[in-house]
Amino acid sequence: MSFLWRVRQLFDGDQSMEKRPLVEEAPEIGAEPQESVPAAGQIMRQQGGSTRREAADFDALEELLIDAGIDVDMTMAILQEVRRGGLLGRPTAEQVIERIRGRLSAVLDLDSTLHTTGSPGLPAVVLITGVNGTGKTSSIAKLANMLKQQNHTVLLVAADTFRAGAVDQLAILADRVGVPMVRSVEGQDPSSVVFNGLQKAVADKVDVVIIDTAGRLENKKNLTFELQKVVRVIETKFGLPLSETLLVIDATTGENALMQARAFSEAIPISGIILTKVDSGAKGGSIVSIARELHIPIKLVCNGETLMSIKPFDKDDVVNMILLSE
Ligand SMILES: Nc1nc2c(ncn2[C@@H]2O[C@H](COP(=O)(O)OP(=O)(O)OP(=O)(O)O)[C@@H](O)[C@H]2O)c(=O)[nH]1
Ligand SMILES: [Mg+2]
Repeated sequence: MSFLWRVRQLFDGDQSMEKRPLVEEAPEIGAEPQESVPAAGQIMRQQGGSTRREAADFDALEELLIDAGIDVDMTMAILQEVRRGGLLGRPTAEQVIERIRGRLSAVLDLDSTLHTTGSPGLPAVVLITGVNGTGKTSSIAKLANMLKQQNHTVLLVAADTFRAGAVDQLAILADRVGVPMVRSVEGQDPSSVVFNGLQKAVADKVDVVIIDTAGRLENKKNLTFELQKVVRVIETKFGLPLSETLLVIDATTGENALMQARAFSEAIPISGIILTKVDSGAKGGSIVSIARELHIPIKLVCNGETLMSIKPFDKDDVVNMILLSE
């Protein structure tokens, strides 16, 4: 059952309840049939019941929002908006959904332009970061393929020197896409690979360089140091501005996604997010927390394992993903 379905069930699913008295009392044995005009006490009890039911509805809605991965602050903001939305009486499910949709859209409404054009005659440099297994290497292949289809020349740089096999994985994908790659050996300083890569990119007049990195968040100090060193090589040694520093976030990750975003953006400035695995039953609510707290826009969305499974961010798609999550 999707989030949307549950909200509909909650606010529209029991219309027949409206017609029933809110406080039902068993008639006394042998009592006369009740008057149709209720006594003052009964009205008060009914109003109390209505308030109680409203509170129960909002408690249930709060649970649904939290369950969809929306953080507590955002959930409270949504509930407040639904409550004070000028709605007379009990809101319909559509009114509630419209307000939730509006609020999520407003938070996700950041500049999601992907910058892949360097200064005249120089390559655009795109650095890809993120924790292990989020989809960095696959997203690089998808992005390279997308750029190649737009007639850009692309060079990949294998700067994940930590994991055995990482270079070969990228090499296979580079072959499949049909773009060159600068190799590294396991344990090599990532910034020295980046240096080699940029030298080649400038010499070959490549349009876009995409750099793969290792994402060992468990050793945060080293990761921060390595990433900062890579950024220094690109920006200071080479004098090339980073066009994009993209953080890859797996949409199926819960609130840990926000921790990841905080950790990486403390290390280096993150310009955008690649949201992956939206095809894998993702709830995705945590992406809203990242947008709200860190103002990092989503720039690309990956929804499968083929090279074509990548598209520019579309706000409505992501809001629908959250609303339709199970
Ligand atoms: N279904 C689905 N799977 C994906 C998507 N993106 C990546 N994957 C899968 O996720 C797994 C990890 O992807 P990688 O690209 O190797 O992730 P990584 O971040 O480079 O991992 P490390 O190099 O180990 O840090 C692979 O099995 C990918 O096929 C996606 O959008 N949808
Ligand atoms: Mg990788």
